[in-house]
Formats: sequence, C-alpha cells, structure tokens
Amino acid sequence: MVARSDYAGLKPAWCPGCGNFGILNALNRALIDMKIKPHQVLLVSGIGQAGKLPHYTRGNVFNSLHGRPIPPAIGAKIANSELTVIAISGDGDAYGEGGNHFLHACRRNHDITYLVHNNQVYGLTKGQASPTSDVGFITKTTPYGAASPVNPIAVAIVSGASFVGRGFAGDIDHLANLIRNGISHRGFALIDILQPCVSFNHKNTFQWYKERVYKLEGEKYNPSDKRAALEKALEWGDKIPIGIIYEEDLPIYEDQLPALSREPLVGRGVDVAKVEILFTQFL
Ligand SMILES: Cc1ncc(C[n+]2csc(CCOP(=O)(O)OP(=O)(O)O)c2C)c(N)n1
Ligand code: SF4
Ligand SMILES: [Mg+2]
Repeated sequence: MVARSDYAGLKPAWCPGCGNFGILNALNRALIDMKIKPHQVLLVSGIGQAGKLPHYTRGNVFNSLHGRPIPPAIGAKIANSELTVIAISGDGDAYGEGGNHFLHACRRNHDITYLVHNNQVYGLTKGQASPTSDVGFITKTTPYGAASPVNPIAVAIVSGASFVGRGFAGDIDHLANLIRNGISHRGFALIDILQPCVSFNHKNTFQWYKERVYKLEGEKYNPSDKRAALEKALEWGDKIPIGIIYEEDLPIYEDQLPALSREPLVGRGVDVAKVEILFTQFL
C-alpha cells in the first residue's frame, strides 16, 4: 500500500495560486494510484520553477543543469530498467535550452516519461518570453512581441515520440489519469502541461485556458491515427485539445541493447580487476 504521506516532500516555494501545485498533486496521485513506491521512482529535473518539483515530493532525485534532464534520465533508465523514470522540465528547459535532447529522445523512443510544465514564459528568471510564448506576447525581452512559437505536440509527433499528450494544471483528475497513461506506456511519453504562471503570464491564465480546453476522451477520436493527431496538434486558439493526442506501440531504444536482455545492469556485480584494466587504457 502506498499512502499520500509517503509522497510528502518539502514545502513548495512557488507563488500562491501557481499552476505547478496542480501538477504536483496530479503526479503524486498518479504514483499513489499505481502503487509505485518512492524508492522505485527517479525524478530528474532541469532548472526553473518546474525543476524544483522533485524536492516537493519523494523519490530518487537528480537535479540537472538547465535544459539537461533528459541525458541523465535516459542514462539511469539504461542502468536500471526497473526504475520508473520521470523527467521534469519547464517549457524553456525542454524546448529551448534542451530542445536538442528533446528531439532525439523522441526519435529514439527511450522508455521514460517527460512532464513539461508549459507556462509559456520563463518563470524563475522573472518573465522573459519562452519558446512557447504566444505570438505577440510582450515581455522585457520581447518589447515588440514574441515570434511564432514552437509547437511541442507537433514536433514530438513528427520526431517519432510514441506517446504524446497534453494536460491542464487546472484539471487534476484528468491530468493524473494522463500521467498514469504516460507512465504505463512503454516508450517515450511526452506530456505537455498547460500551467498558468500567475506572476508573469497575465495572458494565458487559468480562466483563459478554462474557456478553451476540451477533452479528447469525450470526442470520436482515434489517437493511433498519426494524420488526425497532427491535425489536433495544430489546434490552438479558441479550442485547445487535452488528453492523449498520439499513441503508438513501437520498440523502445533499450530493446536494441543486448547487454540489457538479462537483469538490470545495476543488479550485476562489478569486476574491479576489469574496471582497472579499462582505466589504465585511458591514463
Ligand atoms: C545554461 C543556462 N542558461 C540560462 C540559465 C538561467 N535560467 C534559469 S531558469 C531559466 C528559465 C526557466 O524557464 P522554464 O524552463 O520555462 O521554467 P519555469 O521557471 O518557467 O518553470 C533560465 C533562463 C541557466 N540556469 N542555465
Ligand atoms: S513565477 Fe510563475 S511559475 Fe514561478 S512559482 Fe510563481 S506563478 Fe509559478
Ligand atoms: Mg516556463
């Protein structure tokens, strides 16, 4: 049995009313519902308000550099395939500074879940435009308005991600369910989460999203149809779809590695003599 108290972490230092609280609740709920214990989880984050999340829950934690949570996350998954590996980023972390890692994780189909808190702004550094800021969004760094944004859902689909979902921090039940689906999926699961930043994004507010989001689950929609998924990926404005946008069953990267066909690498003993020989080759 996994209890709520098992996932009690430090007191969050986020602004009151921040959308990150909804994401934290949804993630905890998903892990508890799936009966995953904190020692079975690895949370790898980058830098930013989103990157603080692992400290506010429980689990194994690796806090990496800005834009860099994916490399340690995939390395850890290769070393210990039994871990539930969840990478966590903000929109700048994932699609700006870490954009290259994001692309290649999609096409290689690493078996990790990637939660991106998409507040369409650089929150921690006080409100500069991010890669997903709406066109025309005015900030101190974009006094004449932001340029056309990255579309992470479309990029993930065309780059080969086998699970692409969008959630909303204002609908915790729906988001917890989406995270459960992402974790259960075998392969790279991107979950882009609409996350209002109440301090620095006064355009894309809770109300703004509430008036626009609709759930794909209530529609006649087939998430295994790639063309239909791309059409959904292009919907942004008056109507914004949330839910599983694309899902496909594909071989994962780790399947190609013969060394992983037996027990996890961490479960095997280390032959110190062989390691010493290896080290002497590089001296
Ligand atoms: C390589 C590098 N560049 C820039 C920074 C400064 N920096 C820290 S957080 C951040 C923006 C974070 O924005 P986002 O990833 O959207 O996360 P949020 O704070 O909005 O959750 C920046 C530019 C840094 N720490 N490292
Ligand atoms: S600055 Fe924005 S993203 Fe950061 S804690 Fe405050 S409301 Fe949340
Ligand atoms: Mg951000």
